Amino acid sequence: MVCRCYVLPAMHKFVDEVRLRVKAGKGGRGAVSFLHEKYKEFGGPDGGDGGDGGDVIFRTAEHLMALSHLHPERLYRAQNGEPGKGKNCHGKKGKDLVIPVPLGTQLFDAETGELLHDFTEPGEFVAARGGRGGKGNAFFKTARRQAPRFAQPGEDTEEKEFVLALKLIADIGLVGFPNAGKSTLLKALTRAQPKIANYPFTTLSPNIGVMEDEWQRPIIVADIPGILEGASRGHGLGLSFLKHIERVRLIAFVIDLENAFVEDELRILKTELESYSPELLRKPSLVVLNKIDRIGDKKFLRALLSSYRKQGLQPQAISALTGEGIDKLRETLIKKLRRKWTKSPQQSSKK
Ligand SMILES: Nc1nc2c(ncn2[C@@H]2O[C@H](COP(=O)(O)OP(=O)(O)OP(=O)(O)O)[C@@H](O)[C@H]2O)c(=O)[nH]1
Ligand SMILES: [Mg+2]
Repeated sequence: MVCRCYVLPAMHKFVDEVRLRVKAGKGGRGAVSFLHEKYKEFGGPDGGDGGDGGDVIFRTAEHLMALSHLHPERLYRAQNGEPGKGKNCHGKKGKDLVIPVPLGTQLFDAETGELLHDFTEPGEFVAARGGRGGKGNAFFKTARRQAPRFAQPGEDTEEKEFVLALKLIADIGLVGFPNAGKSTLLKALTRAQPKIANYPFTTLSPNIGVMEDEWQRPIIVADIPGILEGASRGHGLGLSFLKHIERVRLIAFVIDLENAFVEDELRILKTELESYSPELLRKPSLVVLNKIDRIGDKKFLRALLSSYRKQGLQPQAISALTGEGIDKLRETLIKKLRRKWTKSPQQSSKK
């Protein structure tokens, strides 16, 4: 299976909210000009119109997974329109400024808080329209006013402020306690290279990896930072990162078999998720028991598997480290997603 890697560069801080100032281009001024030709004394007005200013456009970019490339201190400006010229030459339109954003970005008006656009699909949104170019004096010629000595200035534009907030749109979200092996599993399923270490909270912001199904359709997997009991009350990293699983299609609960309270892990995780948003528990999910290579007592494992089955769950036992059970898990994940494939992320989750 071919896998593509979209993981964030390590030096980039994961930013999922940013305030931006933008300004569309001003319209170019119209020209005041009169035709001067040999043997033609009064050629009449020929001042052309100014060009329209460029727009500021937000557009989704497939390779982006965060808002880290945007700078709140910068003013994002589109080009101004060029002034009109003599001989009825119109000024050039200013270049649009295209700001790339990841899929899943929500665009808010910073002043009113109104949601202006939600990039749940690839596309673009014109956030600020360029000013119109002014009319040249040729436009103002009438029967009674043969030689207008004025033209229109270009339309000015105002600075606008937006808040961009990212809620990742992934197919699978890996959820579990710190140290459960979520990043190791992401690495096993995709070509992502997240940081892995034997201490809790190695992952401080989501990692993204991409695997592909047999038709090379990309399946985006998000490794979410670890969740502790009491996270909803601010323990550990809290629950703010759960916004990144609001729009996943499938949650894979990664259970750490080495954990002393392994039987309670799933219940605790679900309670924390529910306190963030009960919608999360209505998503399709899968239970993944990780670190089977560390379990000598197979009887214990069988009992645990059977208790999950009795609850109507289909648990899968794997070792993200050695790769045992990974192919089967990948197949199950793809099969489960396929059943949901026709639904948009919006339909499968709403907040
Ligand atoms: N023996 C064994 N060790 C594993 C397995 N999966 C992960 N580990 C180890 O468990 C430790 C934690 O793994 P991570 O992948 O960093 O865990 P995590 O869930 O991403 O942890 P946080 O980012 O802190 O939430 C590392 O030392 C891994 O090598 C496994 O299947 N078997
Ligand atoms: Mg991790």
